[in-house]
Parts: sequence; structure tokens; C-alpha cells
Amino acid sequence: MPRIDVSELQVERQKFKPILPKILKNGAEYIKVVKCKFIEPISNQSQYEIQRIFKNTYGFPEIVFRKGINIAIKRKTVKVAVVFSGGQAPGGHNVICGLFDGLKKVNKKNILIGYIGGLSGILKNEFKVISERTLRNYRNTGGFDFITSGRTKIETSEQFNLIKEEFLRNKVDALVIVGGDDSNTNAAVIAEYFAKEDLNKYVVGVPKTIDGDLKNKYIETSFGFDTATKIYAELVGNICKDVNSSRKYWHFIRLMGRSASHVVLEVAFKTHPNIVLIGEEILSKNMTLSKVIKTVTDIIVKRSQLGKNFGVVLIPEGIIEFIPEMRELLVNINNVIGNNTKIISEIYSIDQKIEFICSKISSKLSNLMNSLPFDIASQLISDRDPHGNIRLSLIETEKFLINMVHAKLLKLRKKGKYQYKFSPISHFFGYEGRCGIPSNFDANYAYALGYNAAILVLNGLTGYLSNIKNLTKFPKQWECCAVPLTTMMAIEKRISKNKPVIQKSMVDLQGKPFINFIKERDKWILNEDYISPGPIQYFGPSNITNMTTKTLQYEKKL
Ligand code: FBP
Repeated sequence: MPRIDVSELQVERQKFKPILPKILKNGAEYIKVVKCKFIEPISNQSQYEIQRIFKNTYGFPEIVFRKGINIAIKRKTVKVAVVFSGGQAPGGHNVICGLFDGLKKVNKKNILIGYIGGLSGILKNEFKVISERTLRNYRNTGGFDFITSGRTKIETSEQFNLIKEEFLRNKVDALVIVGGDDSNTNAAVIAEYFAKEDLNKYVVGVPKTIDGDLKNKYIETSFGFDTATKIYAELVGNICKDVNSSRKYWHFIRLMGRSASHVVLEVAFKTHPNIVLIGEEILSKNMTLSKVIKTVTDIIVKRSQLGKNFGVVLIPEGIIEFIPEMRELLVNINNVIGNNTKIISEIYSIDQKIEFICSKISSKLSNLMNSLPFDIASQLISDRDPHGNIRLSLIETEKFLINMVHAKLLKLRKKGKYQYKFSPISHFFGYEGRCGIPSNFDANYAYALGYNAAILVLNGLTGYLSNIKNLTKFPKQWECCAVPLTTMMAIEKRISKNKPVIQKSMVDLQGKPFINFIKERDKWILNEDYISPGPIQYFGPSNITNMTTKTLQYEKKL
């Protein structure tokens, strides 16, 4: 056997042919679009307001595809634009490939262009025309580097006007936005604007995010979650093997995934670490910071009594938002930032910014703020992203927790209740997982989502999210459909203002994945029940190579 090096593996991987769901196989001219009945919004909250804001796109029916003849579609020529929006997720290039192949299959004259750098590319008229030649090297690859991404929020009338002018000038018929909750909020508001202006231009979203929080009763999962959690699980599994070999360190590992703890839960299923913190559970049990620290310290002490001064702790990226006093502090900081944007932007020193914010919040909260290490306090007040989200990836909670646990252990030592050496190591696994070569699942799923989006825009549908169901079955059996974007929206406070946004899904403490987790986790605390799942398998037995997440398998009762 000749040796295969990394670049050769990538070349091999580009030859992988994604498997399409059966209904998509023959292309748009053999698909009949069926409008089903109106579907219930996922949240009852503020629906009157959503209906008022989205007058032209609210109340759309769900769409399903059936076999049929749709010859008219062959005669039309369309120009479609695609953008990546938000954080990278493995499979993004395959969405473009699916979209491209779906459009070209029905009519070679159809055109696909990609705006550069996300939606800001539309505002700046920066795009590339996509051809088979330019796309070839990106098939089944990770990253968003083909057209790059951005996080622009579309909300001003100037931005809407620029998009309209660009689409009229460039004769673009439809826009496909590949994004998470905030990016699909953009898709919803642009679809509404086009409909209100009667422009005859369509907008469709594609569910992307490694965070796993863009799911609900209609959407099973986003693409990217499968691959990213497989990459993190490989890294965490390697560390589990290492601690079990050297038996001298405690590893505190924070995993990307924004507010929700889906990534941590999935990686925990795959690796069985000793301590797993789940933000949603911390919130529901109203666990204060000192309670969280006590929980972790108690386990460290118990393991040390067994002669085990080592272990692995998994921490969700957004844990800070779930600890009640920190949550209250963040809400108040957001309000101060939102109400004093100009003043704060003119203060250059971080110390003075902290001082200003502390002067505007209660003394209880300012005491808390002043008790935090300077790094953490400054990370809490750093700029929000354009959608008003705190940049959780920049807050080094793993280091903060280590310091707090260390201090607690020192106190116990003074009382003679802990006599061992505590050697902690911190890690943050985030950006390492977002651009990996997509797993077979994500390569197939992202391609199918893109192809599905092509069918939607070719049929003149707008304000929809491309959706594929039955994902734990073999790809040929996947079901193709579309869900209206407004069905997933509610009003949320961002910084200090109410905004319509697509709802994120948090870990459901009554859901099957979490229930299975609590059945298992006690075994992991004092034992070394570690699993090291190894790298993503691209070739081999299909029960290994095509298997998707445990989370989805539990949700589907497998
Ligand atoms: P999306 O919600 O856009 O998919 O972002 C995913 C994510 O990777 C989060 O997990 C992380 O908190 C954030 O992006 C980091 O953002 P940035 O790329 O701006 O540093």
C-alpha cells in the first residue's frame, strides 16, 4: 500500500460523492412542491409582534417535496447569490456545491454567484461567479475560505436600499444565506423587505452552526455540529488517555458552542470525562458560583482520597451566562453598554470603562465585578458582536474556574482536609473544530441542504429555511422540506433593545439526551471510564463512518 500523506487524503476526500436523498436525485424538474398547512410557531411568546413586523411573510405553510413533473422550471434562467454568515462550520463548501449542482442540473444557464465576506459583500458589490472549475477543489473541504464569511446585521434602511440596488443592478433573483440563528434572522428580514417592496426576489436560509442550537421541533440539527463534536471528542479523548497514563494533572477544558451546552453534552457522550458542567442545569438549580466551585472541588477531593490526583473537566463556552449572579451582572452590563454607547466608546482605558460601568450598577453587582480577576472583568465588558451577543469565546472561564478551585483547595489544606498537589492545565478547544474536513454525515447533509435550497429558489419560494428530516436514516431516505423562518422567531432583548430573532435551542433538561447523560455521569466521576474515539473516519464500515451524533440518536429514540 502506498503511504497516504495529509494532502493526498484531502485530494481523495474531494472525490467523495455525497449521497442525495432519493427525491432530489433527478433534479428540480421531477419535483412537485406541495404547500402543507400552516405550522405552529415554536414559541408562543410575542407572536402578535412578530406577525406585525413580518406582515408579508408570516403564516406561510410548511413545504414538502413529492415526485412530479415541473417542466416550466427548465425554461427559466435564474441568477442566485449565496453568502456564508457567522462562524465557520464544516460542510459549508458542500452547501455551495449542492446549490450549484441543483441549479445547473435543471438548466446549465442558471448562474450562481458568491458574495465575499458575508452580507457585507452585497453592500460593497464584492462577489465571484462560481463555476465548476473554481468549485472543484473545495468539494468536501472544511472552512469558508471559498467566499469567506462575516457577521453583519441588516437593520438600517440604508442597508436594505443597498441590497435592493445591488440585486436590481446585478439582476440577482434569489439569495441563499448559510447561517445560524442570527444570520437566518437576517434572511427573514431581507425576505420580508423584498416581499414588502414587491421585488419578486427570494431569500432562503440554510441551517449552519457547530453550536447545535439551531434546532427545534421542525429542524433536527444544523450542519457542522457532527464534525466539530467529532474533532473535539478526538482531542478530549486524547487528553483522557494522557491523564490516565501520567496520572498527575487535572485538565479543565472549555469547549466552544456559545450559550447552549449541546457541544459539551455530545463530547461527554463520546469521551466520558470525570466532571461535566452543563450551563442549563446550573441555571435550573440556581447554582451560585461558589456552589459550582464546591461541586468541582468535592469531586477533586473524593478522587484524591482514592489516590487519583488527576481528571478531566468539561466546561461549556457560555457557562458564565448561566451562573445566576454572573447572569444578573451581564444583563446589567448590557443595559449600561446599550444606554451609554457613545460615552463608553470614548473611554479608552479599560480600568476607567470598568469604573464607569460599576458606577451605573447596584453596589452588590459592582462589588462582584470588582472581585473578578481583571482579565475576566475586561472580557465581560468587551465589544458585543453586531447582533448584540457577548463574545463568549474570549472569556477564559476555564482559567477563572481553576483559580477559584485552587483557592478553595488551599483553604481545605489549611484545615487539613486536602493534602495533595493540585496540578491543573487549562484548554480552550474552539477554532480547532470549526473548519475540519466534514464528516461523511456533514458532507452528505450540507450537500443535500444546498441542493434542497436550489429547488426552493427555483420554485420562487421565499422566507424559508431549507430543511432535511429523518437524519438518523440512510441519506437516500432523508425527507426534504422547508420551514417558514418566521415560525421560529420571537422577540428577544439584545444589549438593551428588543429585537425579532430566530430562537436558539438550549439543552432540554427533560429531553432524552440529558436524561441519558444523568443516568451515565455518576459512573464517570470516580472511575476512569474514558473513551478515546480517535479521528473522524471517512472510509470503512458504514456503521462507523456514517454514524451521526449521540444527541440526535437519543432524540430519535435509537
Ligand atoms: P455561529 O452562531 O455564527 O454559528 O457561531 C459559532 C461560533 O463558533 C460560536 O461557537 C462562537 O462563540 C463564535 O462563533 C465565535 O465567534 P467569532 O468567529 O466571531 O470569534
